[in-house]
Amino acid sequence: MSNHTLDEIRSQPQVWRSVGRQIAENKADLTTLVQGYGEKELVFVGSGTSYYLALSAAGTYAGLTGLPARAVPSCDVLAYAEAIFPKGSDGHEAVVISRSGTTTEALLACEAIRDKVGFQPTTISCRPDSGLTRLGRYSMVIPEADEQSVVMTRSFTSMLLMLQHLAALKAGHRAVLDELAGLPEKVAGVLENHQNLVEQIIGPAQFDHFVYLGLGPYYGLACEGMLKIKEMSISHSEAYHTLEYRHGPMSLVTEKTLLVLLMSERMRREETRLAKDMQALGARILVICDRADAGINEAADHVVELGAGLSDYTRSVLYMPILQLLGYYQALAKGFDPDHPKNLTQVVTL
Ligand code: F1P
Repeated sequence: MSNHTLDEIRSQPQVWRSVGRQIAENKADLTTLVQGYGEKELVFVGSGTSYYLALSAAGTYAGLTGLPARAVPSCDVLAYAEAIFPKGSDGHEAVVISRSGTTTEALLACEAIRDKVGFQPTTISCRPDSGLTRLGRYSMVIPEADEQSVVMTRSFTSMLLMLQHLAALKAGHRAVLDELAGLPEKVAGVLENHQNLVEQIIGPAQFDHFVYLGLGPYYGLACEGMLKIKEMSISHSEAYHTLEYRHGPMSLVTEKTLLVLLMSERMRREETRLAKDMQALGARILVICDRADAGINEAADHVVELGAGLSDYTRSVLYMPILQLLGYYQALAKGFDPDHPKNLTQVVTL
């Protein structure tokens, strides 16, 4: 059995280093690009995993720059461009995201932005010479992050990292750029220190329901964790903004629920209380955080401490290998091949 998925997950340290090199080599062009955005709302567009990437990128861009940003799925641009870009080219810029650069909805979204709204979007993908790169006013490409696997792992984190750098360049945050530059070393530690724990947590496929919770830029990551375990292991999974979980969805908690909480720093008290409440309902709790404390250790059955010492906005991408490995080991536990997920193809072309 091939093992592309695990190899690609474990290759993230070196691929993130190549993203850093690419940023350094193109810093002047990227700075000119984001300065050209002015104060316009930046709309991030993608499909599937790339839409969840857009959600996290939009939260980071708005948080770091103080400028408006949002994420929309490619299909909504096709259906409701006038509602997404009400101010036309005077009020908006767009970044269209696609690993393959050939997803039909993403290409049509680029054309709708050009033909209906009146400007060419920025694009980011992992395949040079794709349709998407030809449709971009400026096209970023990260070939090293491409995958052989159907599911996206390092392509997700590498394109997100590139977009986080873009936000930091736009904001002129020197300290944030330095924090981002240190992430490749930190993600190597995450993989080294926690891969075995994830395998142990999954165990003999003891869970039949997976819930991923995150706030702000972590919500897009929660959605991606939900999709990874769904795609690779054909498991029931959900994602919510953390405290939203109390407003109905928690009714599905059972002893076979694994609840994965992507903990922020700023809401950790409220998030810890939610974890405790869901543990009392019988869920098994995995908390991923920067630094645990007594409350977290009491409320969680498993804790992954990243120990990055970074802000909510620059620490976020470090959570992803844990979520990717949860899907990988759940697939193996259920006897599936993560490299060949059921019903899926690497690119969705209509
Ligand atoms: C993204 C995507 C993934 C999905 C599968 C097929 O396409 O739809 O969301 O998990 O890998 O591709 P892309 O537009 O990023 O290439």
